[in-house]
Amino acid sequence: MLIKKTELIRSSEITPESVYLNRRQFMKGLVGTAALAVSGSALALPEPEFEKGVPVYPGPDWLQQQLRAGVSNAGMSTDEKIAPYRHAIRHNNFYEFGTGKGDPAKNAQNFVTDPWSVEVTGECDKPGTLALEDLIRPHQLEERIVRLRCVEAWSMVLPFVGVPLPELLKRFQPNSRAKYVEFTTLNDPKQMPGLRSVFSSLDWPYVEALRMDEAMHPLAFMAVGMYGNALPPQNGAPLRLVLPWKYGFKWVKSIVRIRFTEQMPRTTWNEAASHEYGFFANVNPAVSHPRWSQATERRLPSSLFRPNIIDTKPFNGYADEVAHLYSDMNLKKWF
Ligand SMILES: Nc1nc2c(c(=O)[nH]1)N[C@H]1C(S)=C(S)[C@@H](COP(=O)(O)O)O[C@H]1N2
Ligand SMILES: [Mo]
Repeated sequence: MLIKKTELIRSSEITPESVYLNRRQFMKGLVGTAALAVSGSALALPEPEFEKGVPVYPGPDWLQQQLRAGVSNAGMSTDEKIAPYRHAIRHNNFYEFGTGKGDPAKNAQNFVTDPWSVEVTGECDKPGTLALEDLIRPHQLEERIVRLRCVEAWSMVLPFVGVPLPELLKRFQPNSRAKYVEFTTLNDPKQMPGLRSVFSSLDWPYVEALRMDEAMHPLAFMAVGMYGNALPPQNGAPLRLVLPWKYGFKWVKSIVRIRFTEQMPRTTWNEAASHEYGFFANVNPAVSHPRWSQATERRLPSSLFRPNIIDTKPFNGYADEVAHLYSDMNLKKWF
């Protein structure tokens, strides 16, 4: 269902959060407010004071064109409050660019994400290496507003733009031996200071994987954008997984390789500490991390005085959709 067309918005004209909110109101059909006039000039609203200096990431021309052509909303979004854009781009986990929450925003700014190509390999009938544009362009862009629950017990509501993962994977015709699919992040020490650090505890490149039935679930999503624009480098440009029912560490960023396998692939966090990070990593308030409880989470933005602690839900609140995938599994063992 195509329910909106977006105007091409220049970074000089408007801040991303306001752009985004305008588009949301447009979607909700609140016709009559100034924010809804979608003509180019009306979009040039004054930049709110608190958003001064917040960068925008319009992305390559082909992506801007595709965003402009229209983004559909399949009704799979939460209506919870979206994190302010400035928080979403300044509180990140992307260890290739440093382990501090502010490191990726600082260190990923010159990360080259265009041109970009993705190799699709392994147990499939149509393997190949594609330019990102050719990977994405055949699909209708879609918006998904989802909860990201990090294993560190914080969470954020983020509005992604991208394509359903099942549709994308099907084009490569995984064969009957394909039981898992593995996703690998770029491994470029020249651009990624975290890979050069002697203190690095992870084994690079960053790899995570899904069982095929998980990857083919309608909630599995490949994002190329956020808040109506391209993905910022620190959020995993130019393409990253969005797996709302799984802990954030499964949401692989800056993907260069997709591989279908028969055996369960080894995955980065499981390899780093298998008793702390399981292969499945489904959000589960009943299974504590060995060093902290997963029963609650801090919904960002939060502060010392307004910690904003909420209960964590099984499968991050997506149990109705995904619990059946795991009905025959002991989730305490397969965490
Ligand atoms: N390549 C790569 N992907 C990654 C990570 C990482 O360190 N490297 N961190 C993961 C973790 S732990 C989380 S919580 C999310 C954070 O996504 P965000 O920075 O967009 O909020 O990205 C995930 N994807
Ligand atoms: Mo995380």
